[in-house]
Amino acid sequence: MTERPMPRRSTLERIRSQISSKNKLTKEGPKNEPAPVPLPNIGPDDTVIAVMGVTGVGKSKFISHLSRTAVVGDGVKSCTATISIHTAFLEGRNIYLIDTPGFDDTTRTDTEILGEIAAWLKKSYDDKVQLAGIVYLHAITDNRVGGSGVTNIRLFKELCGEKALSSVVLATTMWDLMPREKAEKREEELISNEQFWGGLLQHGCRVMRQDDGSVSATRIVRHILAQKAPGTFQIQEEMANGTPLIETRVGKVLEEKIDAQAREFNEQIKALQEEIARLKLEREAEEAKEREERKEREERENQEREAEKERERQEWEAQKEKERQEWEAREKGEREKKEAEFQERLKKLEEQSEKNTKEKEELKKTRWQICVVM
Ligand SMILES: Nc1nc2c(ncn2[C@@H]2O[C@H](COP(=O)(O)OP(=O)(O)OP(=O)(O)O)[C@@H](O)[C@H]2O)c(=O)[nH]1
Ligand SMILES: [Mg+2]
Repeated sequence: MTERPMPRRSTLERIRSQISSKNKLTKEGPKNEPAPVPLPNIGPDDTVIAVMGVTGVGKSKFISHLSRTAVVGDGVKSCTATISIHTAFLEGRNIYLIDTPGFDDTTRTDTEILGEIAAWLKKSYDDKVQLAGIVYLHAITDNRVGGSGVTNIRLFKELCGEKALSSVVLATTMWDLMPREKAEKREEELISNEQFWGGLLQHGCRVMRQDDGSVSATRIVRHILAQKAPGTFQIQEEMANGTPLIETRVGKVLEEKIDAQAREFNEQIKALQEEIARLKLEREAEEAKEREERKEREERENQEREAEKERERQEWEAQKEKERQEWEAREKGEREKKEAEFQERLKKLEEQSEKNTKEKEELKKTRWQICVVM
């Protein structure tokens, strides 16, 4: 599904881990390859049908229409992590429906998934269990008819091989989520696109719709039952010949897909690194501008502070000068007052002295007169 949300991880971390997944496709096969799920005791009249398709397309849901044991996902995270086998009963036969994990899984790499499917197919080949056919599901709502959609179809084609394609049903799901007319138009596009289903149809695939629950699911299985069993699938033949997974036809396509993804991711990493470098430069320029502005502001504030100090100093000096002048004026006034008082006293003393002198002379005169009288 195109709108499937990715788990929360940083973009670079996700890209790096996806690139590193390439290393898992080695000549020894995927690391930690799981042991194939053992097949139940299958007899010659029993039928084995694999259900494939990218994650979330509705494989488990399809099987659940025919068997009660299928576990359907919640539509957000990939659900079927490993291959599981579900039994159905149709036309008097036991049908074993193989639920496979889909490519484009949210938690596992395509390499891990291919490794598991290939291991299972090899085991069934070794156990001489014949697959009656494959139901390859595609959501009609998925508009990826280019890019990874085409690659996934190529992977499927190389996994089956041309001979086995006549036992394949290409079935579309999710019809209820789209207006019928639009869905039919999209189905026509899938069929007419050579790179998509067009190329597969030339080899005898059948296009059907999974649009009516158990009715359409039964119709699809019945169609496969009516076909001649394909014998072996391409990958089974290749692995039986000892071809390492990476050198099988599907392995090569997967390698191309991983290389293309790695190129795309590297471009994304480069673009992100350039973006980070650009943001760093922007941040540095911003910081330098801020520093410059802060310096200017501090200088201005310093100047203002200095000017304020100078003004305060001048005010203080003016005040002091005023106080000094007032003091001087007061002192002068008091001095003048004292001088005036002294002058007054002096004048009085002089007058007193003059009076005394006169009095003394009068006294002298008086004594002389007394002498004359005697
Ligand atoms: N509306 C609608 N929902 C569907 C249809 N088919 C499946 N779903 C829903 O799609 C979601 C995924 O379905 P699953 O059957 O778990 O998908 P899957 O292909 O098995 O997915 P993985 O196990 O992750 O590979 C579930 O919520 C289903 O109920 C359909 O035809 N119509
Ligand atoms: Mg599933």
